[in-house]
Amino acid sequence: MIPIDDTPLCRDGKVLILAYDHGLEHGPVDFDEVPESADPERTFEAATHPAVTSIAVQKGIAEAYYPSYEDDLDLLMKLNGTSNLWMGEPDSAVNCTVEQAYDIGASSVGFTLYGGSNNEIEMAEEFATAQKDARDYELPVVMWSYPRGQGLKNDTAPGTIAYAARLALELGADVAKVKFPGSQSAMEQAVRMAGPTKVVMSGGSKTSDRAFLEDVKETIDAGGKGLAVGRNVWQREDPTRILDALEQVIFEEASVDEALAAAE
Ligand code: FBP
Repeated sequence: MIPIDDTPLCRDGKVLILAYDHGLEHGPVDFDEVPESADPERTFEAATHPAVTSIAVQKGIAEAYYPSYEDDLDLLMKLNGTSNLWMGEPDSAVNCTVEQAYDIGASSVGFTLYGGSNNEIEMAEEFATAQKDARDYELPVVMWSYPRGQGLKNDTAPGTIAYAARLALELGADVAKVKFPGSQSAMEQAVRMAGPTKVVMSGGSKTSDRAFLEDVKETIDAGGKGLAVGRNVWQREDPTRILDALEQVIFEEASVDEALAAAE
C-alpha cells in the first residue's frame, strides 16, 4: 500500500479530487445547465484552486489540456470508462495504460470497479493488472468502487457502501472512492471496512450548497480522507465559491455554517 500522505494526491493529510470525465460517462447532457462547462479549460482553471489536490480526467482530455497545466496541477489519470450509450450490464473499458498515464505526467491513477455486475470478474482482473503496473511506477491507485448491476437495487445502501470500501482494500487500492451512504455512522462503517485504504466521498449529482457540504462534513467527521467531486463543482456558475467552502470543511475542519459564511 502506498502511504498517500506523501504523494501529490494528498495535501495536509486530505484529498480533494476534481473529476471531469463526465463527457464520457454521462455525455454532453451534463453540460446543459452551464454551457461553458463543456470547455475542459474551465474545469482545469477551477482545479488551480489551492484546495484541489488533483484533477481526474480521461486520456484524451489529459493529452489535449494537461501540458498547459502541468506546472500548476496534479493529474489523476482515469484508466477506464464507458459512455452512457452502452446499454449492457455495467462495464468499463480500459482506455489507458499506467505507462501512458505516467508518460503524460499522471501522479496517480483511477479505475472503476462495478462490484456486483456480471462483468465484475473481468473488471477485477483488469484492475489487478493496472494495480500491479501502478506499483511498478509507484503511482497511488484510486478505485471508483461503485457496486451496481442487475442484482443490486440500492447502490448507496450502508451495507453496499461498506462492501465497496472493503473491495478496494481487498484488491489493493490505496483510495476507495465511494458514494455517500446516507449518514455519518454508515460512512464510519465504510471507513472501518477499508482499513488502511483511504476513503473519499464521491460527489454525486448537483444539489444545494448546504446539502452537499453536510454530506462532505459527515464524511470527514467519519474519518474519510476527503472528496472526489465533479458536478457539484463545475455545474455551478461559480466553481470557486463552492471550492472555497470545501476548503473550509475538508482542510480547516470548519462547520457547514462557517464554510458557507467564508464562501460569501
Ligand atoms: P460526480 O461528483 O459528478 O458524481 O463525479 C464523480 C464521478 O465518479 C465521476 O468521476 C464519474 O463520471 C461519475 O461520477 C459517474 O457517475 P455515475 O456512474 O454514478 O453516474
